[in-house]
Amino acid sequence: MVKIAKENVLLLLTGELFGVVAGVIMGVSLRDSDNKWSKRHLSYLRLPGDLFVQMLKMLILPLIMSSIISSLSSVDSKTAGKLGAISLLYYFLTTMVAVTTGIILVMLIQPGKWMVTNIEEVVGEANKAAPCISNAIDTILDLAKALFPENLVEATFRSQKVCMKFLNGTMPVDADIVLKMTTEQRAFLEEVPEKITSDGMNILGLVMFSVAFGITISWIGDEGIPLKLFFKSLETTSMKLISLVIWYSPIGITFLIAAQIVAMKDPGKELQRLMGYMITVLLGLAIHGLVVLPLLMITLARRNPISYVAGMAQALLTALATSSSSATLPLSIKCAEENNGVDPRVTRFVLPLGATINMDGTALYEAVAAIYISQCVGQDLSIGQVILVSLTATLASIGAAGIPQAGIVTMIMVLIAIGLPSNLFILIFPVDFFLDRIRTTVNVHGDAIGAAVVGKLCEGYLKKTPVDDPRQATGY
Ligand code: DAS
Repeated sequence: MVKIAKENVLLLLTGELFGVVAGVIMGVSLRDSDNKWSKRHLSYLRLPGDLFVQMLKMLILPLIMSSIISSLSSVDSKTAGKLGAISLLYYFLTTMVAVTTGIILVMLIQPGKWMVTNIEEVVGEANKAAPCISNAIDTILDLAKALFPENLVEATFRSQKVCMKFLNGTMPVDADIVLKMTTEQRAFLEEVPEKITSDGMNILGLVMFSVAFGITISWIGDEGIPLKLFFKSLETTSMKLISLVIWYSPIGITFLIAAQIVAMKDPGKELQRLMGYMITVLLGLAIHGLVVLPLLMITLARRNPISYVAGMAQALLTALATSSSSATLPLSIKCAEENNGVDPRVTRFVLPLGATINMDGTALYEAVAAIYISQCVGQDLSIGQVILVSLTATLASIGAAGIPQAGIVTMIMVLIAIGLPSNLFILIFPVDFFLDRIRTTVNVHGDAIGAAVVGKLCEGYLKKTPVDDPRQATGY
């Protein structure tokens, strides 16, 4: 088992922890009671943090391609198949466990019923939309199309159209609901389409291409050595760039957290209504992140979860600060390899795939949120609808891009599936920015544990496959 060098963890934690603590202090001191900050001034405050996120996003394309292709081209197709099968099985099972945990909690706690719900102050006459199973099928088709984008580079930085379908009229966005939204909520609803397009990031297509390309290189044998060499050095260069970006992370995280605190609107009365909902989501995320995943670590990966999480701390704190699994991915790979000693042939396949399709936190949150909303508007769910929630929440979490608040957008698919008007998601909007951070951290945590579990389960195969360094073959 890899011992994490104490100074390593201290260095990592100091930087990131400093960023979070300094960000909170700066945010609280800058935040004035009546929140006079204009959007423009806020954008100035956010700028150092946005630069940090952009630097990480900039590394996504070269890092994902080079790491997956190097990883899969360096193992035989049998090992690649084993890696893929175990990864997908792990992702599906942990996501279903997360969703089930969320559903049990929200059905037991009933936050939409026992909390004072001043729903009539938010929702007028809410007409029920017809259950749109067909749209769930459209979603699956859209996801399939997202796997094979016509333009790789463009698709990487444009989110799946899946989210867009719900928001630009092709879905029954029930305009006739009298939603007494605040101006900020209406602005959110209006800005989501370009938000998802502008900073959307769909690496699903890029991952699928890289998987196919990497496996094919291993098939063509010596012909593929120049490509192996190229992607190996691209990967090494990308990882080196990450270590440079890390030196900037404390500053970036400070300003990200500070700007969020300054921008935070006082949910006021909404907080009272949403307290039960928040407790349910946070309890579910805690059970999954602090009980289920560590248990998998102990039983399947046979490793101490505490030391492993300490080694991932830098990535987890970055997820908390950025609310983006994709932006955190470069750090997740670096922490899993350098601090926790996971085989790079595993991390560079499992983590990019996980950041794209394995979002345990998001799946749990979407199931809880949809059932909470049905409780608020007095709609009891049949067993069939609860099962539909578990399936569509799993699908929606796969379809969610690894960017801030992507989960609240794809949750609309779950609402539609159980016959609720799609824009009722506004009921949980006031606290979503906070829950987004926590569920993103759980998403990254689930991926990191997955890398250790898959690495352990594939250990035998990987031992038989010596690390294939293309430089040896070419005498570099
Ligand atoms: N913020 C998303 C992520 O990066 C999760 C979500 O929106 O649910 O994982």
